[in-house]
Amino acid sequence: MSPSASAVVRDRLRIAIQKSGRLGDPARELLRAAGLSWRESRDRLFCFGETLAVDLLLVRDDDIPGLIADGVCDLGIVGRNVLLEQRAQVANAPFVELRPLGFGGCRLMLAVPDDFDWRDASCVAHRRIATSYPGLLAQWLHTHAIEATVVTLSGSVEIAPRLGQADLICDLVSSGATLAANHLKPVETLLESEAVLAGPSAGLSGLRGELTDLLLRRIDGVLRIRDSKLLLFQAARAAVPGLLALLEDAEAPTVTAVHDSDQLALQALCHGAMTWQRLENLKRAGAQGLLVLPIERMLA
Ligand code: PRT
Ligand code: ZN
Repeated sequence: MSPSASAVVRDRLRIAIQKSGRLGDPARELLRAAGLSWRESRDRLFCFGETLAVDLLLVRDDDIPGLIADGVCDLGIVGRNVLLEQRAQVANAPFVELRPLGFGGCRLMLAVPDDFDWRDASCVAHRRIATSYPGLLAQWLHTHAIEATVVTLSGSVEIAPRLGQADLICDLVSSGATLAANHLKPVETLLESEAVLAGPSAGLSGLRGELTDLLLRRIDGVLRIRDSKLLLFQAARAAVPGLLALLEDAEAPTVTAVHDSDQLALQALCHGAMTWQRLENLKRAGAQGLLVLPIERMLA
């Protein structure tokens, strides 16, 4: 760690994010949207926060829970799968999920060879299961009162059945393409995962606690408007009830009179996707002059 990093740690908040990999870029994007900016150091390990006293540490995702536990970092952005796996392995792990962040979605699943005659979870009994998630798998086996052999591998879990190392696997799945390419089929979900903001179970106090609260409020605002749009249109009074029924994802739509006209003007903050098809449905139901505006910021 650079000397400047250790010198500022007490009165500045430090967030660990993945240096590269799947979560690195979306994590930076989220923090930028929350108003942070940084100067990267030459070693690309430490980024000094410029707009707020919030610095970044760029690390491997597997190290993030431990860095929070050791107090080297205050917060971290990491997959729920990594966080819960490390919780499963360490009694009283001192880190918790503070917020789901809506990216990096995947599932921890059991997958069996295509020709495996799968009926239910009991099919796993006395089988060998290859995984990089031995803690979460052991928890699942325990919950289902199933005895099986856990074969812990650090990578390339999907080829274990073909190599004769295991009968089935327990691995992360997103599109399912890796399973299909390896003649495996997903059969059981152990965990729904996504990137999360993690922090110490005990919370943070003082300046770092205040910065955490500020950041959480901003992240909540960013997540809330991620797919949101402001919808504006006009309609005849008789069409309004039908139109409101089509806006089930809208937050308290506003209906106002239009000067010198029988028309009403509607304004609604919609949280669902505003597709062309949706706009065409609204038009058919009587909406006129539809405008869809992006939301720049929201502070609740
Ligand atoms: O170098 P570092 O240790 O930091 O990174 P890493 O290689 O350990 O992790 P990385 O970048 O691969 O993943 C980081 C996090 O992204 C994971 O911990 C998950 O929370 C999340 N994530 C989301 C995924 C996937 N989707 C995913 N599909 N992580 C891994 N995969 C792998 C999976 O293991 C399998 O090999 O992708 C393959 C399956 O993908 P599909 O699309 O073929 O189903
Ligand atoms: Zn990793």
